[in-house]
Amino acid sequence: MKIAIVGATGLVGTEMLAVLEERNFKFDEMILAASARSAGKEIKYAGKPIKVMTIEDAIEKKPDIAIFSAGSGPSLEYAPKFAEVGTFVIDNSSAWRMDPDKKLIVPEINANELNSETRIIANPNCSTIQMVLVLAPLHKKYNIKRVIVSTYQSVTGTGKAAVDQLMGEREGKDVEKVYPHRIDMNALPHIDVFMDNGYTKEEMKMVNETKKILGDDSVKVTATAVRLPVMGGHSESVNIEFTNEFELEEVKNILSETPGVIVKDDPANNVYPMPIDAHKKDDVLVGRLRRDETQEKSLNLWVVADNLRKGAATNAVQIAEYLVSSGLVK
Ligand code: A2P
Ligand code: 11C
Repeated sequence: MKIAIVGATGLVGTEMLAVLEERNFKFDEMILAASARSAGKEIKYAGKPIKVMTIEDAIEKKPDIAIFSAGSGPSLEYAPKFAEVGTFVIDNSSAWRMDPDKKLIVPEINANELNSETRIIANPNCSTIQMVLVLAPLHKKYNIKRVIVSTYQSVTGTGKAAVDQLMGEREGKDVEKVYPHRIDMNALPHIDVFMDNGYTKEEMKMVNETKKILGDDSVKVTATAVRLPVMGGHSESVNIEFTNEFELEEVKNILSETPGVIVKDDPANNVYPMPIDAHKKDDVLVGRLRRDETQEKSLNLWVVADNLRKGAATNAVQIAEYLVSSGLVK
């Protein structure tokens, strides 16, 4: 079994290596690839140095699985080339997610859509994954009509350069800006590019990817995505309107039993999910569960997850684990 990580030097790539090691993922050879700038660099995995190579060299090695997190450009160009040599590609970029021929997978929800024909598998956007993991069991039970979500997103979602901008501004350094404005001591209602409809691409990812993962176009989603000077993970305020009536206790029980979700909801003792608690954890934390008192059959909740973990690396590694455990990769 050969596994390749494409974008191994990046924030998500680094987290992928940590998650593979923590979960003791079994392989015979690990192939690390990044841009030509990084070729020859050494990265340690389980204490042993591995040389980074170019993507072209990685394709020649014909890995069984390649997990990509190098941006949409390299994914569009190289994922089909890996697929041609028989590799299962798990792609963390937005390049293939809405392609009707590609599967968009959150393993706890829809891993069973994968089959031996699948070659390029899309990993959803981080802010979608943490929300949909909570929505899926509630949709099954009560049928969701509409979701209104506002996000509070960590700078790690943008990559290393954004972390450098935040820390540099905090230390009073003259830093290169990846955001159009200062991020420290600020809030930017602007993630990814603006679209013709006035929403950002990040907001539209949450709308479209949620429907695709739930396999239900009737679920209405509207989103406002905001970047904050936060590092541990993304937070989301989610308002959900159901078709069917619900009991709050039953909602808590359903979420407590949902794999990958942890309910942290004890406001009397100041217990609720926060990015500082989600950092480096694989679970999605949910709390502040309460009825929306202005409307029937409606619920408010707060959901937090490490965007580099369940929002990216962990979800991708779980897909790789499924490929192996289901026998699709031998
Ligand atoms: P490199 O470090 O060589 O630039 P981040 O999102 O944290 O900035 O990381 C992006 C990752 O994607 C890095 O590993 C980066 O490699 C890699 N990358 C960026 N552009 C390319 C490209 N054109 N080909 C291959 N890898 C790329
Ligand atoms: C952010 N959600 O926090 C983005 C990062 O489509 O995979 C991930 C972008 C994507 O900026």
